[in-house]
Amino acid sequence: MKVKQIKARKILNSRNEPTIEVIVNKKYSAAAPSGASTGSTEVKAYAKNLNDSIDFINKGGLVGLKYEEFSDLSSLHTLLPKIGGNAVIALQFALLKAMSDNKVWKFLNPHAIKLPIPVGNVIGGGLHTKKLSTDIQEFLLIPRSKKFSENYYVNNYLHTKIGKMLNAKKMTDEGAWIPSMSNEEVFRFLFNFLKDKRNTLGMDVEFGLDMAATSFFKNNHYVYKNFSSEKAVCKFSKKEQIEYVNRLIKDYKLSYFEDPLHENDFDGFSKVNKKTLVCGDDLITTNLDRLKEAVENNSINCIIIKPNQIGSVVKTKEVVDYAHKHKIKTIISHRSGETMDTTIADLAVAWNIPYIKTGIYGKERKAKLLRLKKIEEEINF
Ligand code: 2PG
Ligand code: MG
Repeated sequence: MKVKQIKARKILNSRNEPTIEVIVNKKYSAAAPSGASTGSTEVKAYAKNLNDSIDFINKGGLVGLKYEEFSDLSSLHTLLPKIGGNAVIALQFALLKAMSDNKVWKFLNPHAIKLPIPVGNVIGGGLHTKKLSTDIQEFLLIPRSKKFSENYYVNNYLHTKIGKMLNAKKMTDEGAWIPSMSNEEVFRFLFNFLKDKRNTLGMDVEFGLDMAATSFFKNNHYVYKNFSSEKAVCKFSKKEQIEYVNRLIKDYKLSYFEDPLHENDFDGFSKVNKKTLVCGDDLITTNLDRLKEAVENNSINCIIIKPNQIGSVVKTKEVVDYAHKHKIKTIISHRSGETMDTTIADLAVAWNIPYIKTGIYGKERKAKLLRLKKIEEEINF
């Protein structure tokens, strides 16, 4: 594929913040998302600023170049210090779409047959809302049907049903309900609600969470503001936090626990009960060196994959491969500020990634889920 024309421009993401879109050969466009609870070891989204990165791409340095294979995209790594991670990702995604004529998953892996399980954010708080909500950023539904379309359907159904039951009116950045409840009340509610299969269309639906614990780690303590109905404020040392996390896993049979501790606490993560998926997001930031450290310390058995955290789709693939080789489960993820781009859905299928976190509600989240529904149809055709 030869680049004949390339154009970068500013668009707005789901939070109405400006982000970058890149269009290759007039037809193939891609955009980058942005986080709110970003890990401190993520690459910079833009080297100087968004406009500067856009100007750099529009100067046309890439016109005339040929991109034939996935590995050709690694030549763009030299641009990272000049334009930043979000710009490189939008560029690489657009080139990938152009190379594959928008059939990214098939281009990367024509033999792919497995669809990821959609992990859906249903109740939330933390840094994803300015309103008073739970300290915990995301309560996540994990449906267990073998069929993607059934999982998609049940997550939607439960999102609506739970919203009505809680009488919730407002949502977080990612379309999760903001309840008038404490953390403990939400745990109890979801545990009891999902236990009864009459509530879940007869399906097995488990739940887990993204605690995003760095967001409430202050002066060496985990400071909760909405802990339980009896005790709103609660302060835990590292040891107490680990005990609390392990108690939650046991009491509520959590099958997934993201960022239970501070983003540099590899040792603390290693003490969390690995009967559940103990997942590193801010801990690893899709960085191979940090993943290696986590594997050595037995810190995690699951990793969040966000291409713009490391600013390269090729390096992202290396992280996925290393994780799978070391029996670490992968979960590819949206960001809280999203666009209509669906490349992560294709990457999930092509790279055999077992889970995808996309949210449930909102057109940017739906776009990725509907892309997966379409891929499911293509695979089964
Ligand atoms: C997370 C994400 C997405 P953000 O913490 O996992 O849910 O949030 O994009 O704000 O980092
Ligand atoms: Mg997270």
